Amino acid sequence: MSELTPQLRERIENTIRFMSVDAVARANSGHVGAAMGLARAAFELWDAHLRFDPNDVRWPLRDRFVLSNGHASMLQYSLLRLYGVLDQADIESFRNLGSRTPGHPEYGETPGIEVTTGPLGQGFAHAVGMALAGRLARSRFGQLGSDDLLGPGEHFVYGIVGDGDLMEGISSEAGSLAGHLGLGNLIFLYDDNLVTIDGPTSLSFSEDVPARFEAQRWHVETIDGDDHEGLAGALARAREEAERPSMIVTKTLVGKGSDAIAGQAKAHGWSMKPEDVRAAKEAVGWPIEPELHVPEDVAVYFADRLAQIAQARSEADTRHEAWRRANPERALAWDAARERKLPANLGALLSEGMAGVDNPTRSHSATVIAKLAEHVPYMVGGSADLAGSGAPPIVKGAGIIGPEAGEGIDPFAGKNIHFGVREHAMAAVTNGIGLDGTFLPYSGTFLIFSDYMRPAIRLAALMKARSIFVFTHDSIYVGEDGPTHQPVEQLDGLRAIPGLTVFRPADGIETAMAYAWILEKAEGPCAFSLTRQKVPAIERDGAFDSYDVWRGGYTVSECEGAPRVVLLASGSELSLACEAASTLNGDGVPTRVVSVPCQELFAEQPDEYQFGLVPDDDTLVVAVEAAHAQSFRRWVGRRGIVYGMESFGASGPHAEVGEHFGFTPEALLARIRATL
Ligand SMILES: Cc1ncc(C[n+]2csc(CCOP(=O)(O)OP(=O)(O)O)c2C)c(N)n1
Repeated sequence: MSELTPQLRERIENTIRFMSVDAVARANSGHVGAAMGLARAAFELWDAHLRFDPNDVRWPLRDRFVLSNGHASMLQYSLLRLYGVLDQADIESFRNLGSRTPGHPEYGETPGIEVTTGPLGQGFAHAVGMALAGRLARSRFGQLGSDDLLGPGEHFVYGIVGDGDLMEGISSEAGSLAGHLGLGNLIFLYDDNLVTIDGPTSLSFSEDVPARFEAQRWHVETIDGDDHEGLAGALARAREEAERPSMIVTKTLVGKGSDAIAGQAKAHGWSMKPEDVRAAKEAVGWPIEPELHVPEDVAVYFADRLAQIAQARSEADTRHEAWRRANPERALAWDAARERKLPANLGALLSEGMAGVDNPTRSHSATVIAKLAEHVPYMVGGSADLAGSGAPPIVKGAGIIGPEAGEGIDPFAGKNIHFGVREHAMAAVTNGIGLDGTFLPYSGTFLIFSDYMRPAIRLAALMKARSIFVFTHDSIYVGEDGPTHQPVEQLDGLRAIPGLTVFRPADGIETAMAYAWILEKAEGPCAFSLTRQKVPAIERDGAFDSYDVWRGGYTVSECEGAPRVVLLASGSELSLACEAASTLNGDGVPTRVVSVPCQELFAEQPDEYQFGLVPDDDTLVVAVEAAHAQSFRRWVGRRGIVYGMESFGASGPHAEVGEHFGFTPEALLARIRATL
């Protein structure tokens, strides 16, 4: 077994530094500064503290590691290379098309990457979600107070944040929530290197970061990033802190190891000249060639470590098996959650009692969520202070997560998360909960505030995270609150995110079947657009099968003979379309109504199906949606009509606002007749 002498430690750190330098030089792009400055702290963390298994990177009981300053991706890739998760070819192809080492860490692209980072602040907030999931898992399934048994949720979530992360607003929201919830399993290192891209942090960042985190109820320590023993002590104390997250302020030197860039903003990007690289390597006796060099003694050290880790893993497995034997029911429930087991008849179960009920679709959603709480026990979620508006609601009897759970009640035993008015962090935390792998998360607010969540929703789509975003108050029909609260462009904005499936159901059946699809079929995030106002239950042709909703578009009412007009509508405008169609049919203008609760699913249907519903001839196609709605163009064509919103809304009683913007059968009919 090779001994980790100070000399060997330094050689390992230099391996990380020069692997980062060489990889960035080869790619002619990337960031070296933070990777060089953090080499010592990151190696100490991975070597002596992080519980993980390079041969099984998805091991559910592993500690998580999140590099929130994702621009320092080469730091993580170098470590993954040394532990044998990545190979030399991966590092050689850093930032190349199709490689497993993209510019910023991407979940699903690189083994060992827990979350996509790069947009600053996101990794930190996602890590808060992972830590919350860990606490929820420990509370529900774990085994406390026994060293012989290893159950779920006994791991830690470690991470690194930089100045940029902490400047971003989302880190304040997420840090505040983590402190409030008392996530003692969350431990971050703050790479306090006094530099961002434009120059010293003094240009724009002068707050007292330790005081900020202390005020947010974190345990805070400050250490020298060169002092690995100091870091080890701080990490040990952080793990002891059961009820507060920890921030270890780590003083580092950006670009450490190269006099040409050390301590300077130009340690960002790629500014080292070949002679700078040569000088840096020569200064520590590093071979100039080959690039991406891993010295023999370093390789031997990691081979030894892998053997030790395999031994530790097998001991952990023994303790985990003992937990399974001692807790067979919990083990089954935990497995069922991780396998996303569902009742066989979910569609029927959720649709039961939903037909013929006039209600706002947010209320239909609330009914479904209450059913899901019973039948899909691994769902957890909440809203950004709008639970009372059903956005989404509190599940009654399921307990509140956090210090307000109640006297003597485990704060993590509940299912309802009060995210507070922190939409951006809410979306990231939602993703983080799901990424942990045990719970299926949902969260929501008014549709207008999805704008506050968009960067994290986009990441959910990029990662194919199965987050469910429940947005209500989805149009000008919000009424009196006025244009600041009336979404117009948000719905199409969400539809424009690749991989996000957006449902705008028209009534109870569509709402229930949308949830059923999301649970049974979704492979990525989904969003709901739900009404505040009551909408009538839709009367459909006899041929209707509730699974038609899963086609994203289906005929609600057929006309006699070939249609002269086809009306497409979603959500609250479907009943309006039905009314207009009935007048047109009465006037001898054959009109078909097609409900489109989900454009993404409709667009995936075979051409014959789509053309069968929406002919590509001189039939007049009209899409009706109280929103921007131009996403319907692909079915409407240039000669058809997108009957949507072309301005902001207005404040007033919702029926009057609807009328003002032409969402009445009369106004719609006038427009159609004029066009015909
Ligand atoms: C949301 C967001 N804004 C801007 C950027 C571009 N960017 C990448 S790194 C960086 C500076 C980060 O500074 P710091 O966190 O101190 O990193 P370090 O200097 O330690 O490498 C910026 C602005 C980004 N990645 N994400």
